[in-house]
Amino acid sequence: SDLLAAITKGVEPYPIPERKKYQYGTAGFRMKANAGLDHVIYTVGLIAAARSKKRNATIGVMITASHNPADDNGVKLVDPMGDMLEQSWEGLATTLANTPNDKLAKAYEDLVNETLVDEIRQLHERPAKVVFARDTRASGPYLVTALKAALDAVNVEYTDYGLLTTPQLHYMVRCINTLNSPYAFGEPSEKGYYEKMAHAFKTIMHGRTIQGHITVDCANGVGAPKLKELIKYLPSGKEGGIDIKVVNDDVVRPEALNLECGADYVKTKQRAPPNFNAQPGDRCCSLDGDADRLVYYYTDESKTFHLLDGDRIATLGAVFLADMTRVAGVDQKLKIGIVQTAYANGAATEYVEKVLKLPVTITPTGVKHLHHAAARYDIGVYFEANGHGTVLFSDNAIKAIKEAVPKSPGQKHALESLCACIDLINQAVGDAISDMLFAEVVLAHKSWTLENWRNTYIDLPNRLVAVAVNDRSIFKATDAERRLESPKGAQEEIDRCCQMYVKGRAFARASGTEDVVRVYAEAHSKTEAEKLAAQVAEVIK
Ligand code: NG1
Ligand code: ZN
Repeated sequence: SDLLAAITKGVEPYPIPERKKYQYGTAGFRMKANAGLDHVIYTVGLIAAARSKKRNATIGVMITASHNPADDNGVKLVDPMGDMLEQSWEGLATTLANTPNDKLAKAYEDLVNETLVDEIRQLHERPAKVVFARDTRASGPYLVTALKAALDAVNVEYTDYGLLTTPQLHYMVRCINTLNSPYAFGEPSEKGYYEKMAHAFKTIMHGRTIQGHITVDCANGVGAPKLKELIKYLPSGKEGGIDIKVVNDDVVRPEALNLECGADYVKTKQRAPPNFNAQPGDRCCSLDGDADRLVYYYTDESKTFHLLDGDRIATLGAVFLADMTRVAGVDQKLKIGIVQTAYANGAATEYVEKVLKLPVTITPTGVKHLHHAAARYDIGVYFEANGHGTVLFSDNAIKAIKEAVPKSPGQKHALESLCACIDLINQAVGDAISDMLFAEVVLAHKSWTLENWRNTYIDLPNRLVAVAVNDRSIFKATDAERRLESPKGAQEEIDRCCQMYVKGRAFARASGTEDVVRVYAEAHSKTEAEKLAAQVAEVIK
């Protein structure tokens, strides 16, 4: 048919390089931009079209490689509610990406026939709609050409949003699909995104004061121009305002992206970007290359660096939300919980359970797992230690908060603040810019410095190492990746190592994004955490 011929013709410039194997992983497809990603993106265009028809909704495509080096790129799909692509479709995307050009049209037809069994007749008439955006990488515009070629081949209507942060694209998708519904998320435009956030920020601030300024390292990525745009919408005075200093905002030299800066650099190197000249005690934070990760940090008088990572942001948010629901008088109706992965520091988990007295759920690595677990609470706070996370409010929570009748001015303000939190915190996906504003208002409410925040509990010393092994597929983990069930005997050995240390905890799991096995260890002293990590690494080598 014409359609199939158009697919075959459209993909001609994008052959699959020989002996390449692609996989839709936890972060979509990711690779060197010149390693056949154009072919992969063309197939993603087809998947997006099929998915849009299947769900009868707008689907999003984001072209980014997040915190990875500047010459990498990648692509991920966004489902109708602004969440990540449903897991069962990851396999379909993988199959299509690995299909050579001469078989692609047929593969697309098969895919449509298989996934849309009952709907098939209406399907061909059903319009599909796709929206997409990209980060600042140099390869972005070319990859967009490949995506458009696929969408044109299958006659899909599309909107190109140009440059956006990953969370902004998720926001657009959710807005478009909820337009004129009782679950309307906002106006599907950049302006709509900034206005929603700024309005919520002003409401929660309620005349409080944010101490000093906040320095934001934007990883020389798309977060820089977007944050500068948001600043225009935010109040700036001493009372109720915020003073944001944007640094590492060079999006003109593409090679500067994520280079010695950004959230991943700060988290893994445990130090501030070298070009920083912040003063002791200054509040600093870093975003990653597509602005969905956030970490805070400061240097004290003795020049010691202190990191406040995703675990800390989660506990900060949970403390605030637990307090607010209590003041608002809705705490009895709402179950608040925190979701972490095994990489969360043991001290953070203990603090949540013993001091905050809130439940903790541990899930496997990968934001989609945390997101789903958080959705089971009324207020679910989830963060990976690396700084990716958000807070989810259930329909029950939103109803309880919006319908509660305040009995005092204090209750009224608490209820208004909770309502504003629902808008300030990006409910679709972890959003570094929104998380940063949230952390800033919480610190202002508590009159906390970063040191006060850090003193809520003291992290256990820990060590993360990547171990190269022959075949990482033999490492099968269970119990939220905290235990190995294969190879046989390995877990028993790890257990024996842990028992030798005070507060010793360690686990090994195959990475989902790199060809390594990661070993995490913590113990009551730094030397011991390092020794334990080295011992466990020996076990799995
Ligand atoms: P892997 O490579 O599976 O450990 C890493 C991060 C995850 C998550 C994913 C997706 C660690 C230890 N792991 O996963 O938290 O962010 O990448 O980007 O940081
Ligand atoms: Zn990212």
